[in-house]
Amino acid sequence: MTTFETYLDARNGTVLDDDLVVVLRNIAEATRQISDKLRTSSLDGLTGSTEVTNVQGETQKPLDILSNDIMLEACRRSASVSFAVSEELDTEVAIHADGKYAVIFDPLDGSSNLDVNVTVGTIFSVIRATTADDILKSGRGQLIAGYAAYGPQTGLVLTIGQGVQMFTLNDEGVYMLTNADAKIVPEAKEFAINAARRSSWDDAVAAYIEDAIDNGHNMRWVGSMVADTHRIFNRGGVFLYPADRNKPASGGRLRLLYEANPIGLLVEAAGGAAIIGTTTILDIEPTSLHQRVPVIFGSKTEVDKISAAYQERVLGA
Ligand code: P6P
Repeated sequence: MTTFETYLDARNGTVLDDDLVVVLRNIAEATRQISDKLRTSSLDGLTGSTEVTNVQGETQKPLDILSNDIMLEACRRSASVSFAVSEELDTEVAIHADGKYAVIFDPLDGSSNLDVNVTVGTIFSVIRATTADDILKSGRGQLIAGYAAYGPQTGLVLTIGQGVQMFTLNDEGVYMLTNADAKIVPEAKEFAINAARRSSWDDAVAAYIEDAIDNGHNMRWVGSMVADTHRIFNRGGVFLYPADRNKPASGGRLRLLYEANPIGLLVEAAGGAAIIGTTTILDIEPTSLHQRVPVIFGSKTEVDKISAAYQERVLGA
């Protein structure tokens, strides 16, 4: 089987350059370290919460801080990284003055699930950036996007612009290529949404969910986007975290730069679709580092139905 290392080496000089190979090697090593820390967190006193509240207004968990530190160290070990942007940090962090790539990441998404042993993940994106002004760019310009899913297995799902590849961590700590060309099936009868928030859905989402239930679709909601995303990559489906119709200014729950954009690039690279109402996620021009957006992505047939529902209601088509 192909290893992550041989996969990178085979693409160095074409899709990747030496610098990006180093960045990816260091990100992969960071996810291995995070995976190790998660596995024994209850034994190492790394559970519970700290007294610290992050820029999101969320109480940080010890593993949030540790995962963030591990990802920052991966950036520092990569000479070509100019800036790091993290869900856990208020502003971008200058890494190397002569760097040319920014690494944007959510070091541990879904960490509210840690103490109940549910799959969580690290989400990352790599863009060209020599100045801080280069960071707020639409997701279409991402060079690389990926996530690590820390579950019964540790998986790494990646796009470098040639489809989507899936790797699985073996007992020796080596990522092995287990899917060289992952595709999201266009048809699926499974949706992921937090149904407790039904009163906040806009009409298009409410109509889609009602129709899906009437047509026998099943529901799965982990409360950890990486876990729900990984299921969609493996058996299709659609994930929805719509904006709160009662608080439109909030923009939604999920963050554009380090959640919606990398997942959106991966989903489109696997033949799926990722939208915000009538527009695609990847075409949104960011206005701030921690901007929140509504998120709808997954099997193209299902996402197209939701897009059509918005077209009817928003544009009166
Ligand atoms: P809710 C985790 O905090 C997260 O950002 C995503 O990983 C997850 O899909 C969502 O929030 C869960 O939100 O409202 O169900 O708690």
